[in-house]
Amino acid sequence: MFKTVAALSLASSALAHGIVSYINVEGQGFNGPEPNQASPGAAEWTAGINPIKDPYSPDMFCGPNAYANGKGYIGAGSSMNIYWEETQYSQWPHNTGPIITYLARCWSGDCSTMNADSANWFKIDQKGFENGQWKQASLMNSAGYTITIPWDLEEGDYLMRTEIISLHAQKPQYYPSCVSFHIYGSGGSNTYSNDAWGSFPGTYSWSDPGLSISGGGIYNVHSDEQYQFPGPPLVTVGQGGQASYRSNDDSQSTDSDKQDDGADEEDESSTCNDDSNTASSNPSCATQANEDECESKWTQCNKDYVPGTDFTCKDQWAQCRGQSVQRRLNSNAKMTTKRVKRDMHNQHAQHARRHH
Ligand SMILES: [Cu+2]
Repeated sequence: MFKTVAALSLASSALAHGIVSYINVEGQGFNGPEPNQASPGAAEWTAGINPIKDPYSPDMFCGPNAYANGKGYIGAGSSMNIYWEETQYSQWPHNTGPIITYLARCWSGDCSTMNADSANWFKIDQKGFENGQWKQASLMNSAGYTITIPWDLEEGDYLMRTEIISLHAQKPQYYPSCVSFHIYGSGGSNTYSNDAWGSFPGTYSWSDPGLSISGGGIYNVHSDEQYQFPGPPLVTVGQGGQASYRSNDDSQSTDSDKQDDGADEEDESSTCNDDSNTASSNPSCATQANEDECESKWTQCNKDYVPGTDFTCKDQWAQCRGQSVQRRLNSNAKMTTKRVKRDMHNQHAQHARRHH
C-alpha cells in the first residue's frame, strides 16, 4: 500500500505537466493518445507532455514532437468538452493563465501533412476567468473546457489547436495540442479579415502584454477585462465570416442567445412546453420543436455511429443545426441589436487597450 503511494508520487513528479486526455463532442468521445505513443485512428495528435517555453520554437505548431494519427468527424455548431490530465493518475497541475483554441483549414484534404508553414490559424475561443477564477484552475478538479465550433464554417478538414498557457512561472509555458477533424459545415466561406489569421510559431512573442507578465503582473489580473489575450481577435460567428474585436464574455454569442436575455427566452420556451400550446398552434414553437428534433437526431446518430462508416446522418444534422441557429438569429432582432452594440463597445475597449 505505502509502496504504491510512493511509486505514484514519484511518477507524478517525474511526469509533470500534461496533455488533452479526452474530448466529448455532444456524446461522441475521442480518447487522446498516451504521451509519445502512436494511436492509429485517434483524432488527436500524439505529442509529449512537457511545456514549450520559447514562443518561437517549432513545437509551437502542435506540441513537442507532434504527429498525426487519424481524424474525427463532427458537425459545425457542435459543443465540445475538452479534458486535460497530467497522467492517467493525476490531474492538470497548473492554475494561472488562459486557454485558447484555433482552427486551420487543411487544404490538401489531409491534415496529417500539415505543418507550421502550411497552417493558417484563426481563433474560435479564448477562456480567461470563470466564476472569479482562471478557467484553467478548474481543470485541476477534472472539469472540462467547453467550446462551440462555429456553425457557419466552410465544410472540410480542419486542424484544431487547443492550447493552455500557464503563467505561474517567470517564463510562460505553452501546452498546445492538435486534433484532426472533418467538420460538416452549413455553407460558410471562412472569409475573415486579414488580422484574424495567425501562425505557430510566429503569432506570439516574448513582449506580448498577456505573456510578458508571466510570474509577476499576472497576479494582479482578476478578470477578463484586466487581461489582454495573446493572438488575433476572435472570429465572429454568423456575421458573414468577418472577424471583429470581441472580449471573451461574448465568445459564444450565437449559441448563448438564450442566456443573454434569460427572461424573454425562458418565457418563450415555457410557453412552447405547455401542452395547450403545441407546435401546430404556435409557429414559434414549431421552431423550438425542429431544434429539439435536430438535437435528438444528433444524439441518436452518435449512439449508432461505428468508426470508419459513412457519416451522412451528421451531414444532415449539421445542416439542420445551422438552419436552426440562423432562424434563432433572424427571429430576434432585439437580441441582434444588443449583440452588435456590445461588439462595438468591446471593439472600442480593445482598441483603447492596444493604443495605450
Ligand atoms: Cu507543468
